[in-house]
Amino acid sequence: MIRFLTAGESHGQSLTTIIEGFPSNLKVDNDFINFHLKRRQAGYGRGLRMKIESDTADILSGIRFKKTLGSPISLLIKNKDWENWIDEMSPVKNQKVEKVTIPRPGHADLVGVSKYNFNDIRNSIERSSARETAARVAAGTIARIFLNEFGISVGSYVESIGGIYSRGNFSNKLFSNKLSHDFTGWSLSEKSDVSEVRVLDKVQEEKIINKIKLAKKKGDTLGGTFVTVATGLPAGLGSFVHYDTKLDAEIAQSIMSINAVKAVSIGTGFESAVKFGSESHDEIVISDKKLIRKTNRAGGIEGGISTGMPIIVRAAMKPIATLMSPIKTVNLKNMRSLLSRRERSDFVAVPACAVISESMLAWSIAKYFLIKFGGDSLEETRDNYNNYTKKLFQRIRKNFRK
Ligand code: EPS
Repeated sequence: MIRFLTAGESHGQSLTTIIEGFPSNLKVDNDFINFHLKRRQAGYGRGLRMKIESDTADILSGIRFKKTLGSPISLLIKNKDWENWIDEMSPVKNQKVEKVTIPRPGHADLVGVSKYNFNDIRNSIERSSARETAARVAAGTIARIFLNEFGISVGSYVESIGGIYSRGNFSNKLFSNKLSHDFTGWSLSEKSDVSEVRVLDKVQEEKIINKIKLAKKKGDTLGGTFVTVATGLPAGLGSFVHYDTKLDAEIAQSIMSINAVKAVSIGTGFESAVKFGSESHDEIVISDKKLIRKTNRAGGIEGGISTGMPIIVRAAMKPIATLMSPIKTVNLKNMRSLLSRRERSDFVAVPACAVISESMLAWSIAKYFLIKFGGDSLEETRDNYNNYTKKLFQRIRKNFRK
């Protein structure tokens, strides 16, 4: 089974990722990882940190002559800002620094010091920062490269920021399955990456940017919703047999784990709860010797198993917790009420969150893909995949004719 671990503090020397379980002989292009790291840094509303960093990954192990060896892959992303934090964040010296004692509501500040018994909130801030998601994008890009080998493509777009939604509700088009045959998940990102806020709608883009400007002026922040889509999956990833083998549960966990994400739904999600069953499910039809669903309200998963239709995940990100016009909190030094601490941060990070979500979705699909098809080399995985997918329809026909 594939797994990855990340290490690194926001203002420490670097972020590290160790990735394990991918088969050998997978071609990995370093520029492709850097391309996605750059996408994560973009978006209107990001803070000054993104002007300091230009994230790139150094490959330290697991890859030789641009191909995976089957051994653990380790990637390193240096924090340029570290230079400004050498004393403050030293792992080797015992420095006298001013302690952070005022927790920001909505952040991991108070829960972190409560849990880990710290006397300085800085110790919580560092690892709970969304900076860690750069390491996830690096890991997720390896998953994406693997999935590309099998025609699985992942992309995303921002649906709303600060309550301003894209018009023409593209998500409805996805559910109705009225998209061209060559539609891919990545084609959504190609379109949305052109927009500073990663929306598919020029008119609303301007309104959203104006709303972000207003938030900035007020010293406030905004959240939003985004949609992540994967296409090209075979039917049969995941299973209904256990709570921890269901593909939808895996995806919900992996996207919910992204900093500031507060809701995840698959397919029509919450909307399906108010409809009749006849309006909620996807009719099965036969087309071109394949069994397909007429619509895709299920978002590509039934009974915890991929149907072969696009996987559609919607998620909501709360507004960033660091406010320039702060709300009330308590100074832990003297237990007096006061307004919260200001700290450099983003005003809006929904576009970045959607990019991170692509990586997490790619990771979850790759995980279940390899659980199903296995293989120590890419060639072996491919044989297993071809053996299953090529005979799928014939097997069903044969089984039921008997
Ligand atoms: C981030 C780096 C952070 C923040 C942001 C995400 O850098 P700094 O704390 O030095 O400004 O910009 O993190 C948060 C918004 C947060 O609340 O943790 C990054 O690389 O994405």
